[in-house]
Amino acid sequence: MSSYYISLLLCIFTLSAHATVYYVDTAISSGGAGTSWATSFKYLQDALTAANSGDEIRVAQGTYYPDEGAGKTNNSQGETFTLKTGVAIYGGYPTGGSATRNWISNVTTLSGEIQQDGNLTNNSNNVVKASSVAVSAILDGFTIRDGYITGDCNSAIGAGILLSNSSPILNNLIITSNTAICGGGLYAFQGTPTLTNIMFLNNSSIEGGAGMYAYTSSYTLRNAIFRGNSAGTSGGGIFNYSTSAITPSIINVTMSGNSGATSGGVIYTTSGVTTLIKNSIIWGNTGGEISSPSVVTYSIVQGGYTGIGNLSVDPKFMSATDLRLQPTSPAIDAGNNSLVSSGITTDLIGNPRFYDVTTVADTGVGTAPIVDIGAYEMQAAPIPASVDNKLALFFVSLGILVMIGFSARTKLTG
Ligand SMILES: [Ca+2]
Ligand SMILES: [Ca+2]
Ligand SMILES: [Ca+2]
Repeated sequence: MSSYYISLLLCIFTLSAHATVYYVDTAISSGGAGTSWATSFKYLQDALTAANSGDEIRVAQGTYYPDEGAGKTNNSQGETFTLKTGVAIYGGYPTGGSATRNWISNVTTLSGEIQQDGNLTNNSNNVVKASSVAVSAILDGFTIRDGYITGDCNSAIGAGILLSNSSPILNNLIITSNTAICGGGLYAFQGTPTLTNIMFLNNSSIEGGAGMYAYTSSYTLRNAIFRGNSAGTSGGGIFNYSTSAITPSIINVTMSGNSGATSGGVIYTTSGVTTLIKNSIIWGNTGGEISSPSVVTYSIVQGGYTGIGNLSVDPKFMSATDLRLQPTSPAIDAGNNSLVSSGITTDLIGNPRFYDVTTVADTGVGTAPIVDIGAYEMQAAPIPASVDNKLALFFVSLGILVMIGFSARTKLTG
C-alpha cells in the first residue's frame, strides 16, 4: 500500500474519529452524556457546548430555552443559541428518538420566552445567533419564536436570528412572533446565508424589515412564506440595504398579509442592491408590493411589475391564512423551471417541486412538469371534494366489501 493511501486512510480515520452525533430530548428526566437517545442531553445548550466542527446534533420535539443548561444564566436576556462552523443541528425527531425525522409534525421550538411569564419584553434578545460562521453551519427543522429586543436599528436587530458575517445553511424553519427595531424575524449583516423552506409568520419591527433585514448580505431565499409580518416603516417582508452592489435572490417565495406603515413595499430595496425576484407571489400586502430596484421575472405581483413572465392576477390562495393554491390558481404550472436552484427537488412542505397538473395548461417555461409560482407546488388534479364524490366513493367501497365478503364466503363454504 502506498504512503498516499495510508495517509488517506489516516485522514478518513481522523475525520470519522472526530465526528460525533449528539442527542437532545427535553422529555428525558435528567440529561446524560448525549451520545445516544437513551443518554440524551436534556438541554440543547449542553450539546452546543460539547459539539466541535464535524459533529451533528439531533433534537427531539419540545421547547428549548437558551437560558437552560450548564453555565447559562436563568432568565438572562443575553442568553442565545449560538451556531458553530461545521456543526449541523437538526430538529424534528419524535420524543424518545428515532431514525425518522419530521420537522412539521414533531414541532421543535427554540423559544425566547425564557420566564414563560407571557411578557415578551423580558425575553431573549436574540434566540439564535451566528458570528463569522461558514457555510458548514446548519440549522434545520425548528420553530424560532418570541425573541424581543429594543433600542435602535444599529443594535436592536434580529430578535429571532441574528447573523453577523455569517453564511450558514438555514433549512425548514418557522420564524414567528419575534420583535426588534430592525429585522424582527432575522437580520443578516453581510455574509451569504442560504435559506430554504422558511416560514416568516407574524414578526414585527419598529422600523424596517419585519420578517427579515439584510445589510449588505447577498443571501439566497427559496421556498418561503411571509405572512402577517408588520413593519413600523418599510419592508413588512424584507428590507434590503447595502453599501455595495449586490444581488440577493428570492425564488419561489409567497408574501401576503404583510404590512409596512410607510410606503416602500413589502420588499423594500435601497439603491446599491438589485433584488432578483423569481417565480414568486407578492399579493395582498399593505404599504406597496415591490420597490425598485428589483428585477422580477415569472412572478405574480399585485399592480404588476415590468419583467418577463410576470402577471397581475389574483393568485387564488386557499385563504388569507393558508397561502397554498386553489385548483384554479393562475400560479399552477406558470413558473420558469430554469430559475429553480439546482438541488431543489421539493417545495416548502416537502412535496415534489416539479409537478404537472395535467388538466392545467402549462403557461410557464421548461420541459413539463413545470414549477408553480410561489412556495407551494399544487400536487393533485383539481377535483374538488364534494358530497356527491364522497357518496360515490361510499357506494364503490360498499360494492368492493360485498364482493370481498362474497368471495370469502365462497371459499369458506366451498
Ligand atoms: Ca417573558
Ligand atoms: Ca406544477
Ligand atoms: Ca400542466
